[in-house]
Amino acid sequence: MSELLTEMVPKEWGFATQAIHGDGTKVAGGIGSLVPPIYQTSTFVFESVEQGANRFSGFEEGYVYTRLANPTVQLLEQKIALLEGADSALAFGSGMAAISASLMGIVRTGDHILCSRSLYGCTFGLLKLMEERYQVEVSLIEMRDEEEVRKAIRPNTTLIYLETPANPTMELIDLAMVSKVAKEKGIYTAVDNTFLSPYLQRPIEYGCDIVIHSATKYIGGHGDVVAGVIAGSRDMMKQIQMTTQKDLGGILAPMDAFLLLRGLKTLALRMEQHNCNAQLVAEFLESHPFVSRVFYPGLPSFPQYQLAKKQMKGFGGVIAFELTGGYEAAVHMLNRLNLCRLAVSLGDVDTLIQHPASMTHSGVPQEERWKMGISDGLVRLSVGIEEVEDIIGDLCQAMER
Ligand code: LCS
Repeated sequence: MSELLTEMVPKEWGFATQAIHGDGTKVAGGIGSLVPPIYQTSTFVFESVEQGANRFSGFEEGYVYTRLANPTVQLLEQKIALLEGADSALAFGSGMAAISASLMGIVRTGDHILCSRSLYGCTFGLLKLMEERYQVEVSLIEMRDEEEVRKAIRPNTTLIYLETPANPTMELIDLAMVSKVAKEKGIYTAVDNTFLSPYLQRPIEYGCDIVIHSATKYIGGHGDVVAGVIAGSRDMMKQIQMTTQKDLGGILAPMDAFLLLRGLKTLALRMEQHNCNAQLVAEFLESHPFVSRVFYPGLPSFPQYQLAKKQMKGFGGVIAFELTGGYEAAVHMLNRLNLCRLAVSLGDVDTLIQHPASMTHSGVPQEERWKMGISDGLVRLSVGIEEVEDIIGDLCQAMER
């Protein structure tokens, strides 16, 4: 399995071609299946006691038990590694399983994690838990410039953890700047790349060490899977696989790996449409009299527009905005939408809209939320791939009634 995709998918092929090809034929035992089989098995039968012992001790390659490795899941892991430009990748049963296995696989009691201030609510919750229960030091900063990052590094900093764009504020962080400082100090950099997918941003190209995704979002793309993936060096992935993936056990089911492999085939196409639709929706919102602020990296008014153009291939599908009428107006609008679905999650083909202060970030104390830039009236819109006129029409009627 390990050489499979590198044998089958030429490095010079473009992203969309790599995302589609290299799936089924070899995995399916040479019978010519275009699509890979779902190895829906918990365990693998040994031919002898000696073979079982050799597989456990690593003397012989081969499958043992699906929590340790499964061919369908491995195929997904190889494809993620290919698309992120990494040596290796691991798949998990959720984005949070991927994040917890990464943090706990790298950091020890007494270490310091330097984080970007705006983070997904459950990531913030996990960091607080590690601080309170496992005596890991955690600090949150804006990461706006090199000096700020340098000043915040402590002698015991082992990991810099960041989201860019951040959920839900869309704040960006300069990946090349952070990874340069981190490398100088021998610190790992982990980047949550969920909001863009490898099609729009590849942090490893900027020198970052670990890329993390909630694959529930753009990688799956259809709102039918909860999953996570990480990608990085072979040694780092092996270390996480043999410790926090295997022993905490948050692995991905083969059926879900199959759905993600299917999702990846249309990733490039979907992301192009998300980009186009979100740009038009952001421009519409910016020009609307009831909207006071729009946070979308593709708007020239976005404070980090230049950085967005530098490190992202496109601006993605997520927009945050505030209404002039604040919280009351936001609730009023959200309750009146027809096409845009009032739901958390993002990155689906369907347009989803939610209110971070009462939903995804309700677990973050209000003061911390405000420091993250999440006002009580902020609305987050994940623009889908429907006809953009229909999305704008729905927003328009909900704001005007
Ligand atoms: N990282 C980011 C940036 C996320 O947005 C999420 C989930 C996760 C990690 C965790 O992934 P999960 O375990 O859910 O697969 N974000 C959500 C959101 O904004 N609404 O619902 C979930």
